[in-house]
This record gives sequence, structure tokens and C-alpha cells, in this order.
Amino acid sequence: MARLVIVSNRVALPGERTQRAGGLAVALADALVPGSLWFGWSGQRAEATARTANILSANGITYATIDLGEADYRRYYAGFANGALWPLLHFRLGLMRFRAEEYEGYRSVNRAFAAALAPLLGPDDLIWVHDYQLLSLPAELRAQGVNNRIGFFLHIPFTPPVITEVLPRAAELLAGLAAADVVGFQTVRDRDAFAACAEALLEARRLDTDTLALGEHRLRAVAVPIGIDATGFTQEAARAARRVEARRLTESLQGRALVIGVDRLDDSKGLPQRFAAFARLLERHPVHRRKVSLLQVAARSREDVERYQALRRELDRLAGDTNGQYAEFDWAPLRYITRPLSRRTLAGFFRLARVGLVTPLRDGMNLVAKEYVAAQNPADPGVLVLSRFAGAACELSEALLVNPFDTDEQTEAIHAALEMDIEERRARHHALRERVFTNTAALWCQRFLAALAARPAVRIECRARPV
Ligand code: ADQ
Repeated sequence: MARLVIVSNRVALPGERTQRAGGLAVALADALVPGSLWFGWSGQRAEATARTANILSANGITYATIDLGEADYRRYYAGFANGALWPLLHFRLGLMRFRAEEYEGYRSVNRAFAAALAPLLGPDDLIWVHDYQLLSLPAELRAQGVNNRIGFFLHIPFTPPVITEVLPRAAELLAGLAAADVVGFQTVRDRDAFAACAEALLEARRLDTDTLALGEHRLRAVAVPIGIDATGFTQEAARAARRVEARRLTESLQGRALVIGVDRLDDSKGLPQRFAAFARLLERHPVHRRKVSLLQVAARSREDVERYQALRRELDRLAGDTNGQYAEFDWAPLRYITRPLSRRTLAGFFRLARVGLVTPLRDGMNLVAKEYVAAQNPADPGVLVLSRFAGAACELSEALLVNPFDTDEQTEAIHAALEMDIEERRARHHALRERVFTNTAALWCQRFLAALAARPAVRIECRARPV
């Protein structure tokens, strides 16, 4: 069997779990079998970007990492990836900041990844590249003479041509990605947006639903939604709900209903809008005063990106306003935590929560929505309020779907969730649970790797357009 080589911005080294890389490690658990190689950034910043990888083996898996030079890191990660691409691909043109030198830094880190990875590859390895930090990597690997099959999965949304073309050098960037054999997206909507961009910006021809022709090159673009380890998460939640953290939370609630939100502190997650909707709930529906608490866990992320510091200040203010206006000496309506909590603790909290709020302005998938569903007790489940603009909404249509920009709609959905009778809660949860248990992380891996392996055995020799 071919060896699988995973490439991502961050590698979750054994014993070290960053939030993002840790999430990927969980999703890839079924694919990362002994014999696999995981390549990426070590998380260390050095004076200059390393040319060769550090190799470490554990449990039969090889981890190969490179350190990034401080200047490269800034231009690539805080600069182009999170200053330009992230807002663009989340439809936030107003937040996008394009700087040519950051784009060049991004390209040069992608080139450095390719140069350090190429010598580690065998001829039959299947390469699976992850996410928006590495859009140019397929072309950079081809430039290193790598003819292996290359798959790429984008975890975040993709934008239609009218938005994508606003990014300077968009065609060049897309051509880099199009040098892969298979590109995977979270939803049909993202896959179609990509195909439309390839047609508009690269003069690709769409041969059928998931095949594009770029000259002689055939590129498959597939929609493969990511999932979770539903069985594992359900068991974890049931156990965690009996642990000390969950017991302390229950005690502190004193019989009040818990509404929960769990996100990275990120401007795609719709947190100011969520806080506003919750404040309006208390204003419009006084019946919930003293009866409900919102626990928002918003783990700090990307703190070296300026926007994130401003968001944090805004949330501090909004939380203070709501508590200042409605809190009583023995009740705080909004509990807001910016420290990360462990997966286990969160699983238990999800199970206790009568309502789960997952209201991003735009999200590739949003695994919190699926985790919340998996964590519920089927006999007495909570209600998921979900943004229509999360990829998860394509599958989880029995949630209460909202437009997060519409404060009133979000407020009324939280109200309806809190008032919903047990029969309706069970019926909705039954349908959602079915979906979460069908489209699991394991199935996601299988489906993507099947698409990658299904490419014709002899890849048509080609180079993407010069980049
Ligand atoms: P993220 O934007 O990081 O990922 P998401 O899918 O919501 O988002 O969460 C990933 C994991 O992080 C989940 O397991 C979740 O429980 C955990 N997590 C989130 N907030 C946390 C917190 N405050 N404390 C501790 N853990 C927390 C990107 C895309 C998503 C896509 C994923 C996977 O933006 O749309 O679902 O990749 O493809």
C-alpha cells in the first residue's frame, strides 16, 4: 500500500497538542497509521527558515518539521495567510489586507516546505496537503520534480469569482493549487465556487461535476465534508458530565438553563453578533432573566494578528455591558472565558447545555456543531442554534438555522430553543445525530483518500502555468 504523507502548516508532535494541529490529529486519526509521514512547521521560530527537516518517530509515525525564520513567519502566517487569505475566503473583503511582500513571504515559505519535503518522498507516496496556508505547495512540489499524486483539502470556505478576483495575484495562487490531482472542499457550494474561479481565472473547462481540464491536466474537485469521531465524543461527554468540572458548573447554575458557545476567538465566528442577540433576549424576553446563563468559551488564537486584539477588546466591552446591565448579586447572565478548556471538559459542558450556539458569519464546516450534537443525551437533548453560513448547516438542517447578521432572528431562535418541548427536541436531535454518526472523521479520510487513489495510475505529466 502507498505511504500517506500529510502536510499541514503545524504538525502535532507526540505529546504536544496545539488547538489547530490537535484538531487535525483527531480528524486524521484513522489515516495516520504506522508508516505514515507528517510534515510541517515545528512551531519554532528561528533566525532563518530551515532548509532541512528535523525527523522524529513515535508509534511508527514519522514527524518531519522545519523551523521558520522570524521574518518569513510574519509575512507568511500573520501576514498573507491570516491578514489576506483568511478574511477573503470568509467573505470579509473589508478586513482583507494585501501586501506584496507578505505574499512573497507566503510563496517563499511554500517553496521552503517543498524543498525540505521533496528529498523525504518515495515514488509511490500519496501526498495530502492541508489548508489555506499551503495553497501554492502543489505547484512548488511539481517544481521540485515531484510527480506523486497530490491531494489538497481546504478546511475553510471558498469564494465565488467576484470575490476571489479582488485578491491581487489570485490567478497565480489558484494555478499553484491546480497543480494538485485532487482538491477537496467542505461543501458542494465551496467546490462549485472553486470550479467557477478556475473557469474564470485559469480558463479551465469543467468536464463534469467534479472534473476540470486545465490544458492536458485533469483536476478533480470534490466535496467531502469533514466529521468527528462521533462514538468517541459521545462516550467522552457522558463520562465527562460526571466529572468534577461538570459538577461544579451544574452547582454554579443553581437550576438555571445553560446556553453554551465554544469557539476560537476569531472574527469569523460571529461572537459580537452572538453577544448582541443574547443581550436582546434578556431585554425582549424578561422571562429568561435569572433563569439562563450563557457560557462563552472563546480560546485566544493568532494573537500576533492585530485584528484579533481589537476583537478581544470589543468582546470584553460587550460582555461587560451585558453583565453591567442585567447581572444581579447572585446571577451573571454572561460568563466569558478566553482560556482554552480541555476537549474532555468541553464535552461534558456540551452535554449539560440546553442550547448550543454555533453562529459563525462564515465557516468551512464548524466541528463544534457536530460535537454539540454528539454530546447530547438522546433522552433529554439540548437544541442546536446554527448559522446558515457554516458548512455544517448543509448537513444539520434540523438545527434552528439562523442568519447571524440578523440579531432579531438569532434572539428568537435562542428563545424558541429554550422553550422547545421534549418531543420536538428529541425528534430534531434524532435526525441530527444520524447525520453526525454517518459522516464521521473516518469516513471523511476514506472518501478523500479514495478520490486521490482513484486518479489514473499514470498521471498526465504537466506543469501548472508558470507561477
Ligand atoms: P476552526 O476554525 O479552528 O477550524 P472548528 O471546526 O469550530 O474551527 O473547531 C475545531 C476544533 O477546535 C473542534 O474540535 C473544537 O472543539 C475545538 N475548539 C474550538 N474552540 C475551542 C475552545 N474555545 N477551546 C477548546 N477547543 C476548541 C477550521 C475551519 C472549520 C472546520 C475545521 C475542520 O475554520 O470550519 O470545521 O477547520 O475542518
